[in-house]
Amino acid sequence: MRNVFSTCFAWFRRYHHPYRDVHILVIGIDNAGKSTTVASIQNDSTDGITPTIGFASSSLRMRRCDVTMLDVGGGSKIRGIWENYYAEVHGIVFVIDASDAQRIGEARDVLEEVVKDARMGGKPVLLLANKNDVDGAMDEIDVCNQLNVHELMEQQQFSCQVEQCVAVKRKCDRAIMRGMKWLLQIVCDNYNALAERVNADVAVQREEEARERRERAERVRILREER
Ligand SMILES: Nc1nc2c(ncn2[C@@H]2O[C@H](COP(=O)(O)OP(=O)(O)OP(=O)(O)O)[C@@H](O)[C@H]2O)c(=O)[nH]1
Ligand SMILES: [Mg+2]
Repeated sequence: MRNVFSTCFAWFRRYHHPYRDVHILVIGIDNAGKSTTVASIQNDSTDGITPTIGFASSSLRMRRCDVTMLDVGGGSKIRGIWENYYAEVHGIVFVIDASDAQRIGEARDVLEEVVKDARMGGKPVLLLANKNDVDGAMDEIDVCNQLNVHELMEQQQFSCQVEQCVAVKRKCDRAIMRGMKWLLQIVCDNYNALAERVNADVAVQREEEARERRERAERVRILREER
């Protein structure tokens, strides 16, 4: 009888807790297929997607989470904006073009820089080895080796799942959905700790932004007085 009650209670808790607010940063170098991946998850058309200038935000509901996907442009000139989103995210989707051996070193350097940032350290990473439809694309093992994934995971203490995928499929690739479910599960399992960290980091960021605004206003005031 006790078991029946505890099972019912667990079921009740699982299905009646509110949707969790989860922010995911979709990151990686330009042309990796980030925006195509997001469109595919949203069941939108993946045709005619152009390079992202700045960022695009989209929402979806999955695994009892209200998910905001923040898709940022990966061009080298706009990577500077990525860090504006580090504080607020609970997890990361890092997309690479697994068919582009020439740019794998660049992707490795970028991944290393991202996971070493204090605001990102320890947050779970779904690594999508995209463009698996292209002949000669690297498999999961090659990708892990090329990106030094195991060393990075040990150094920075984060969970990572690698999925080979094709973002341009008409129906979202199962590997992408499997990866997203894994990511959201890890986020939910550690939600309280992650949310506490996000709140603290966002508060620090807002405070810094407010200070910069005050300093800028002060500089303008002084300039006007000098004229
Ligand atoms: N063959 C193949 N092409 C893909 C795949 N995914 C994306 N592409 C193509 O790769 C190109 C770049 O895709 P995007 O989604 O714009 O890449 P991105 O990472 O968002 O690029 P930025 O916004 O510039 O950072 C587009 O021409 C896509 O059609 C895939 O799985 N296979
Ligand atoms: Mg894009």
